[in-house]
Amino acid sequence: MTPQPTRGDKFSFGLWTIGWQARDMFGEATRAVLDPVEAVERLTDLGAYGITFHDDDLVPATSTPAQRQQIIDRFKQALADTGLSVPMMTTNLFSDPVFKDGGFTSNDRSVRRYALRKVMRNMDLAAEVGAEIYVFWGGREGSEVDFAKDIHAALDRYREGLDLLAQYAIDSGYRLKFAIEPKPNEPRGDILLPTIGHALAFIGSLEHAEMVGINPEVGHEQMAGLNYTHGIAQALWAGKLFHIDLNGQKGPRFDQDLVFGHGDLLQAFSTVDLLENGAPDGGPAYLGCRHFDYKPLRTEDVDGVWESARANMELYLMLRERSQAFRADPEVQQALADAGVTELRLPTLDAGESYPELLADRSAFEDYDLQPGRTRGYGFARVQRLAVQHLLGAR
Ligand SMILES: [Mn+2]
Repeated sequence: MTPQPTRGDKFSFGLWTIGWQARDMFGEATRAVLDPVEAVERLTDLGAYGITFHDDDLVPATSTPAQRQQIIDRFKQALADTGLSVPMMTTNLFSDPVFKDGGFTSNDRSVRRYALRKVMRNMDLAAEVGAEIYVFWGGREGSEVDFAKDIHAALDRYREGLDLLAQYAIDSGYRLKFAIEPKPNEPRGDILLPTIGHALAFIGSLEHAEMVGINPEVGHEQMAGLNYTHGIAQALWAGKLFHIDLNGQKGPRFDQDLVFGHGDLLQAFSTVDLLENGAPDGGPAYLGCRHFDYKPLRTEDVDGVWESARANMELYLMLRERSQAFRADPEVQQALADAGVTELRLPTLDAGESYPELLADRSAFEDYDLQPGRTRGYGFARVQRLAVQHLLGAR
């Protein structure tokens, strides 16, 4: 019996994920348009907590103001009928050809002004439906030609845009926090703010840095060859993990957006363990939505779409169970202690000690016996073996 998702698990899905028609670089759509109201109803039936969307996912860009209102009203009625939430919203600043050189950082100033207006209009809707997180994925903010993009100026414009939007949220009384989503490339040859680290450094320069965090996606970090669990651990350490995009990716290649865990399963295990057990007290380190940003396989019909939606939540819950068993296992606890995992929490200096005392401590240097440290084994191999045993349910 596999675990069943409930609202309390706080799983959310992008409307663009389950609603993806599977149009790709080489082929036409393989699935019909998914009615957003049907998406709300099916996600409710599956035990999800929320649905998220870009402005254009819900309201086709060609809609008149009257059509737009009608679509929004119908969608809000479905939310009211089901109790499904909209925890996060975001803007499409990438599909329209006008954004071919970016939104906030286009070389064309008029495009930048249009992009800001498009975001503000959608922030109004986000506040109206009660979203608390507003995501910024700048997929078109970047270049293919180094000489054609002044990165210094582009980052100035990026900051100018986010500062203005933060001020708009504050002045409007919106309870929105911003979350920047890094990605190294695709669709642009090189994208600005390509990794978690770049985004965190950029946020420090913003006028309202306290209301801006990040929304890291598993596949995006792995496309850059980086360790996702380490990345979100640093974001948590910085108090900046505002939202999360879970999916799967098989190493550095095109953005696959596989089901969560259907890429690097062992790293998915450490990710769930961190989210669920990574706080200093051993409790959950992250309390926001477990959001899936994936693409149902192009080979699938609509039944396969819902099968894959279920697979995301089920895998997360199975890994959560496995991580709880891992943490509760006395042999694991002993192995972690033997490996020095808990010792790392001890400050390197004693209370009240500073460099004069360290300099005076002959046992730390002059009389320090290097041999034990040189020859000891850390026991990490045992930790990894136990982790895999738990992952595969062998313990
Ligand atoms: Mn992706």
